Amino acid sequence: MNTMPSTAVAHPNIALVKYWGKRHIDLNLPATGSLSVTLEELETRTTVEFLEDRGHDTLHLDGGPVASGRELDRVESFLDRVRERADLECGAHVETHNHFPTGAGLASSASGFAALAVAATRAAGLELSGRELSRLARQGSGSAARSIFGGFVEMHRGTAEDGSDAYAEPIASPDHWDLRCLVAETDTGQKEIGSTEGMLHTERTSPYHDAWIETVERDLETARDAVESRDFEALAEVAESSCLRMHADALAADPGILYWNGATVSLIHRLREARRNGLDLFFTIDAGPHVKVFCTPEAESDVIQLLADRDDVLNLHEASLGPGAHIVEGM
Ligand code: 2P0
Repeated sequence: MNTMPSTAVAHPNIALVKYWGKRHIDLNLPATGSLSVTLEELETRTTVEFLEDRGHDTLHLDGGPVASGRELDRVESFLDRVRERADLECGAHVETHNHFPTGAGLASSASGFAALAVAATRAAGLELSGRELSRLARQGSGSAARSIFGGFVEMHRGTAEDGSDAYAEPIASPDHWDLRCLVAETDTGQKEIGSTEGMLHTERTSPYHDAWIETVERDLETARDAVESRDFEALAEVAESSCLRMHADALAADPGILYWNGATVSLIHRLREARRNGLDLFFTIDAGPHVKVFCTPEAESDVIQLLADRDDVLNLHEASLGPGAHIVEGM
């Protein structure tokens, strides 16, 4: 067997033009493209080892007991794709550590499946291109396709039925534009409605869903141009409106999905006021109540001050733009 234990590190990404909806559930094809930035400081570190025998897969999450249920099922079916490609029939041992809070809108599934894709394919003796890894990671979690790459990344919706053209690509490296991201946690604990479930429910019941999808192509163009020309104001506007429209779509579902808490709303008002007063920042919010604030390096200390002064910001993480998923030596 040409296998060896392999460890990969991947970072979460935050979408500035959001992904919300699927065009194919089994292949996990997105209904729209999206555009994101990969962060540096928060990370998932995953080790995969294929074993000699045909035993079951085992998964250790954050040093806890052996995982079971839905978490293990998702990892097992992901590993099945890798085994099929590498012509392997053995079980695997997976150990994964998240160096940030999981399940609370901080996109741990993005870095999780990106790290798993890179570690598992290497452990299986496969050599895949970035594009192939992105397609594979997408089948674990749509946003994971973007965390394969660093810096500014665009995910293509694609049109092929088999999903061959639904992958992400880097559009600018992390050093193209030094943006900072502050992740303001406004709640503890897990979110109530996961992204996949929220998306499918929105798709089925929101009368705004087609209107949402129609807006994304134009937003992608605007965001791409803003990144290329480092136009902060243009990126700020398109990112905030993509975020608000995505949440409007979810709110219009039946029953409506409201990911925000009072602190989320209060922060939106405060951040908009600060932006009107000349601070270079903008916000975005994912499938949870936390607020991600992007800013220029010049504005960063003021933004940190603004967030740190608030009682409703429970935890603050500072991040800059980071690299794509990669193999590391050792565990
Ligand atoms: C995004 N989110 O573009 C959007 C915005 C959440 C809100 O991508 O069903 O966990 O596994 O493909 O990757 C989260 O979606 O969903 C996500 P699946 P995933 O970042």
